[in-house]
Amino acid sequence: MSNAPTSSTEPIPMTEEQKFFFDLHGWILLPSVLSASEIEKMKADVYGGAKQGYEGSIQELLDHPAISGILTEILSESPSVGADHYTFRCESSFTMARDTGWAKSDQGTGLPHVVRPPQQANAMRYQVAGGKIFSGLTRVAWELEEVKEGHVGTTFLTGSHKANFNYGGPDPYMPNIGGSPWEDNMRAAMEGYSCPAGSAVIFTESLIHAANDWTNPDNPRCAVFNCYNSIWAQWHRLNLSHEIIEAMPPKRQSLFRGVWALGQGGNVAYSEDNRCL
Ligand SMILES: O=C(O)CCC(=O)C(=O)O
Ligand SMILES: [Fe+2]
Repeated sequence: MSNAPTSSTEPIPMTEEQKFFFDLHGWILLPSVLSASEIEKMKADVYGGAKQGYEGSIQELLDHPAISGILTEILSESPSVGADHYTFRCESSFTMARDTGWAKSDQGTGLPHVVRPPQQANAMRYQVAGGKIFSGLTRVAWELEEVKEGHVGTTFLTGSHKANFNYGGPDPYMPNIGGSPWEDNMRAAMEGYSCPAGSAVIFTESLIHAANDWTNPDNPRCAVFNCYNSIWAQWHRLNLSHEIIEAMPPKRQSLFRGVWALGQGGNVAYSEDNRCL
């Protein structure tokens, strides 16, 4: 399932195999996407204090060709990308640098959670119709350090993006498994991944997922988490200045255009008065 490293900016189309496993599991791993020199530059930026993927060399990850073809497939109505704009949006980004011994909080992202429970209809929901995936709110996690076997980073309850029954907690609209009588069994069923530095994990936010203690004794966890959506749906406030977006290449700027879609190819270009807030 590997996407070969590339220096081209041409989106690499999602393969049939990737579609099969993304639909089945709710997540896929793309191992070893980045080159050693890219990894070194990006790690230096994250360890140097970059808090968001819009800063420094990690900005390249926003529309890296290994993920832009896949995001086009799973977040656009038509699986084609314009020559000068993307057909999906980026709406949030953060970095993480976690030393050995970093401990999750059981109430924060350590509690297995989703954007909205997929058992009830909602605008961020994972869907497949007409042979086409629409992944809803979608996260790409870039691992810039090795994730070792047995020392998980983020974990997933594979397949839960298509669950038809509630988690058993007190409120069926609650976006986490807190208070469920079978919470321990759901936690035990969660799985992680191991991967070399420079790999990407793509998951739908309708999939139950959680942060975990970082136990790897040999290296910190250094990751960049970028979040994407349909051009006509928004979950996060963006909180990104016009000055930063304006300095990006025009095609990358289109990731931050306003959230609307009326008309044939109507909303394609970013500008100061057509920006996502
Ligand atoms: O910290 C992690 O490993 C998971 C973060 C998370 O839950 C998220 O990005 O939605
Ligand atoms: Fe999360």
